[in-house]
Amino acid sequence: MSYPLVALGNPLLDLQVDVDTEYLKKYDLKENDAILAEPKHLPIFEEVLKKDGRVLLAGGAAQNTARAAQYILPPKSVVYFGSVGKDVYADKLIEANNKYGLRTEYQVQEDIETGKCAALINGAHRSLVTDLAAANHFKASHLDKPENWKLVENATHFYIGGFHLTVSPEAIEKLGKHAAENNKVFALNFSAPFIAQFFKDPLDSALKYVDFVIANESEAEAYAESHDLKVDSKDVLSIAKEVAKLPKANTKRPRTVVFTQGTEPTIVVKYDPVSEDFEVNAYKVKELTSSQIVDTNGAGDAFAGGFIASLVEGKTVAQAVDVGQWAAALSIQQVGPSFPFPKETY
Ligand code: 26A
Repeated sequence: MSYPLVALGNPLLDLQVDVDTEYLKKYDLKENDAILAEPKHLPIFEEVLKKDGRVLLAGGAAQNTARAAQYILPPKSVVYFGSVGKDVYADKLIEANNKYGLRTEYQVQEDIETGKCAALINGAHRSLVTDLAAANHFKASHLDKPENWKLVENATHFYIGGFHLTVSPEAIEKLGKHAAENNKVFALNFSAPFIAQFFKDPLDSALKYVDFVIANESEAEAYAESHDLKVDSKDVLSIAKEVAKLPKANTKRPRTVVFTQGTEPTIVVKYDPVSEDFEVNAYKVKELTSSQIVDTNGAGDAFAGGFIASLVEGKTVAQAVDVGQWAAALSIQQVGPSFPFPKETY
């Protein structure tokens, strides 16, 4: 069947450039983070456009994951929903998605520009500052259009960028409910520390639908702190257990929590509510040499793409982690959230 995977997120154009730590300091930015732009950050976008060596690339975390999954899967496997403007930036995103064979079903805003992310690269780190613009105007009603809802009904797997919790929790709820009621696979990425910190309520209500949580160590830590978990906020295994055992809407599927930790092992915890047992695994990452690292923008999204594509293919979670790590390594060796062409195969 066509299009087993539906993804939802914020389509963004990445303005990527190398910066020094002084530049990050000037704007009060952490070397590794993703934030929503505040008014004080807005000059960054103008400045980056003028900087030597800056590149414009298709971004948006879930869109990157959707492209990565389509890179791996057979043609006509992945469809992506989000909101863009009517401008050359949106054309650029569509062009990139087409190159990968990703089907794009954007809601188009007449008078609002396509969203942008300043991807400020500092060595192996990246600091992301986002002006959501049109991406902020996605409405759940877009999914209700008969042709779109048909795609939802046809899908077997859903992937949601946690970043979208700032935009349309209603759309996430709609897809989550559909997945739970039809025993379909529903995956959510925590996306960034600020989601657990400042969008705790929408995150908590979405989690009941989630079969697969994907996050990194800093997002796990932010979750532990914002939820006052009685565990050490650096103890990713204990945090994963807490998340895994949260209540679920669909009791036919267990919850699996996948925490990546950069070059440290990927932790996977699955909870069986009947036996109240945890299955815990740790998977070493394929470490790259420093000369192989081009940039880490999109590495986590590529991991998620390899992981979810493998679930669509019916692979085990252990295999899915391995494909995810392979995809992340490929993306790290490219400029931005991209993959090599001609295609490499796992
Ligand atoms: C709501 N925010 C802040 C965001 C993002 C985002 N995607 C969706 N929503 N902030 C950064 N990104 C994307 O993350 C990718 C790297 O993981 C960037 O566009 C970048 O491509």
